[in-house]
Amino acid sequence: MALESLSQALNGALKKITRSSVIDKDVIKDVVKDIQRALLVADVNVQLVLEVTKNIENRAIDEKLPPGVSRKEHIVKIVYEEITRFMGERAEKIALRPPGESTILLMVGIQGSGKTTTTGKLARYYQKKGFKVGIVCTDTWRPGALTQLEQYVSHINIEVWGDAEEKSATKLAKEGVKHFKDKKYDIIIVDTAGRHKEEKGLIDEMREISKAIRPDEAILVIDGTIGQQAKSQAEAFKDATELGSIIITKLDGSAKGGGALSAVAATGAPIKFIGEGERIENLEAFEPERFVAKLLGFGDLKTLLDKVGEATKKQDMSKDDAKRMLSGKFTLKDMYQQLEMLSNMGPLQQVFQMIPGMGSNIPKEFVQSSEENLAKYKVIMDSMTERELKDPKIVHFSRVKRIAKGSGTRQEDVKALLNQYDMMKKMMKTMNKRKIGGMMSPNMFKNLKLQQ
Ligand SMILES: Nc1nc2c(ncn2[C@@H]2O[C@H](COP(=O)(O)OP(=O)(O)O)[C@@H](O)[C@H]2O)c(=O)[nH]1
Ligand SMILES: [Mg+2]
Repeated sequence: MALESLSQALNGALKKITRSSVIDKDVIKDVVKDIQRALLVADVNVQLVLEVTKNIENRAIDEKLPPGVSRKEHIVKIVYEEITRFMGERAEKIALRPPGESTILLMVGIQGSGKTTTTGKLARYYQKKGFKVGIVCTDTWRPGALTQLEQYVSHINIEVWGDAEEKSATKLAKEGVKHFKDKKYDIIIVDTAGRHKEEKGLIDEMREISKAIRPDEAILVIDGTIGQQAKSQAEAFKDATELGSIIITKLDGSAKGGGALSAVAATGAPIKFIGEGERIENLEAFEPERFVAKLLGFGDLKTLLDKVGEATKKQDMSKDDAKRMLSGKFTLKDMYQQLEMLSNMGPLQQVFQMIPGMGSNIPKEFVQSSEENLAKYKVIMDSMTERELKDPKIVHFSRVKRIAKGSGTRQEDVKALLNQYDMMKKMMKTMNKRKIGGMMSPNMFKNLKLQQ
């Protein structure tokens, strides 16, 4: 995930609130100090940090509680709101032209910022949404630039246009765009060399190519590991073009990513995507609210609910279902239903990470065996009675034997299912005890605007 270390530090600060029996000024001040430290370590601008933490402190002490919200929830909400504010409040999308017309995107950024990688990721992102995407390589600078691009997208069947012999980037851009326009592609992404190390050269290069191809949007790719230094790049870019947006890369594992994000957001330039890994799928549309919720360790419940909505038409996962998952009061049948839904949503590990408080606490073996055993579980459960499904405690030796025989599985398989059920139930209970799940009251989500 992006900004892992910042996330852990903020999460730790918030846990102090949820664990305290009394919330007084001292606790608030202590927590605000922790938040301050976490943001400074992430290279967020000092001035900004002081502003944010002062706001949090004042509001946490002065504001009246809204009806139906506990003091703990209220403080968490304030932290969430203030941090969202400085990460940029609105989610912005790249505007695409109507069907039948090609949208041209121009990628700019200094060398090594991640342009080429992000070009491939963007192509993949839109390809998955059903668009026909072509890539134009205009990097005449770096040896093997064309091959790098071709290799990066080779397994996803995206056409790359380029000519390793041609020396003029502008000419390449023009011809490449024409090539894909003639083929009526929906989106044409033009990758550039970005051979300049400083802003001025970069902007000049962008202007030159822009003149030739008139892009619908120029996208500045910024390396997130440079922290708040990202600000000057974003500012120079913002002054030079109105059609600009920004993608910040390498937010995986970088301690300074929070600084880069907040510094760019402060310039008012829209951040549209973030890169969080080298793989072609590691691109995320940047939605500040959702991002911060995840960062603070609420889990990304809205994403989860959205996904469930897509995956299961009839058995849609309501808030109640989500709560049941956390309450530890579920039956074997519930577990099966949940596992089935989760398996529809893709790799279980990824899904678990979105569930509040679960994060990376889940043993890998558990996830793996869940995936593998899903099919077997269905067969076994088909041989169980309603009563057994609702109350698995009653399944003792003779029943195990009967169920195994009836389902054509081994007794060990039946026991494994029951063990897994116990394990999952225990896990949910622990979460609830730690009040992580308990914090996720519907009221809180109403206030966080995370509800569906
Ligand atoms: N960890 C990580 N590495 C990235 C990310 N994006 C790009 N990189 C790496 O950064 C290096 C430079 O990327 P490249 O796309 O060639 O940059 P360009 O010179 O701007 O085209 C490569 O090694 C990439 O794999 C990211 O989001 N996370
Ligand atoms: Mg490149």
